[in-house]
Amino acid sequence: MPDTEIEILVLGLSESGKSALLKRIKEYRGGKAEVADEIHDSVVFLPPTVGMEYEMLAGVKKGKASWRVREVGSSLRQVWHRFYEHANKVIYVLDMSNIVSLGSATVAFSRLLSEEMLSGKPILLLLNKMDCEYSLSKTEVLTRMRIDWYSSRGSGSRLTIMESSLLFGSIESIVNWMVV
Ligand SMILES: Nc1nc2c(ncn2[C@@H]2O[C@H](COP(=O)(O)OP(=O)(O)O)[C@@H](O)[C@H]2O)c(=O)[nH]1
Ligand SMILES: [Mg+2]
Repeated sequence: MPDTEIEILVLGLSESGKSALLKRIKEYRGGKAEVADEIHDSVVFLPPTVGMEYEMLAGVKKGKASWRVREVGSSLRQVWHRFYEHANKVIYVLDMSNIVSLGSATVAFSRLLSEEMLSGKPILLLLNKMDCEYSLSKTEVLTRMRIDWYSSRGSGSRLTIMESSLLFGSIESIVNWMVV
């Protein structure tokens, strides 16, 4: 089997759970994949002009293939596009418990779907914090986001939607999506 490295970009508004996902991936053992020590825990700092924001990396390895998972902070939203070209897949994390930010989260997500450099690339919409008492249901979130509308515009086949609790739930289905 040839060596392959798949780059997965983790995007989403601030506090949605991106770092929680990377932390869970770093701790992940079992299932179909195991954590790759060599790309485990590397943190790359961006130039100081963008303040304290950084990208975080986590890795998963299976045989000779590896998956590099990169979180880019939401305050860098203006430069997300720089990471699009090299990304093979995107995970967009959305906080189901934050009704106030749902509108802006939807706008950012719809921009991703129509992004030329991401065209045809698989996107996982992760509806996170399903454990929170005041979270909307999946159906409510998708209705408010008008996801059927996006799907009907041709992105349905590359769009996967999952609910998650990155604090309490299993991430097995997320890892399986990553390594398919
Ligand atoms: N209840 C709950 N809290 C979560 C979940 N995922 C993340 N959080 C919390 O939400 C906050 C923001 O998470 P973080 O991963 O730092 O968000 P980021 O800004 O997108 O990287 C932290 O306090 C996390 O512990 C979840 O699934 N459920
Ligand atoms: Mg973070």
